Amino acid sequence: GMKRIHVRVTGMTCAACSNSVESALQSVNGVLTASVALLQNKANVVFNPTLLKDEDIKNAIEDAGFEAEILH
Ligand code: 9UX
Repeated sequence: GMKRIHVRVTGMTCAACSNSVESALQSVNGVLTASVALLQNKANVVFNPTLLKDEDIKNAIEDAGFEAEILH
């Protein structure tokens, strides 16, 4: 089955920031859905855990230029 995680994303200051994080996540092979809430500094990501680990989601956000922390 799919896995859903919530991620704290810091460093986003405008809607273009959150849109670029969302696009970066959506382009990762194995990500089913990704939505980023600018005002809550949160990303919700659903992915195929046979293709990706939590750490891969964190790394994709950091590669887009923001800090990321996986939440419980
Ligand atoms: Mo908005 Mo974010 O002008 O890196 S895109 S601050």
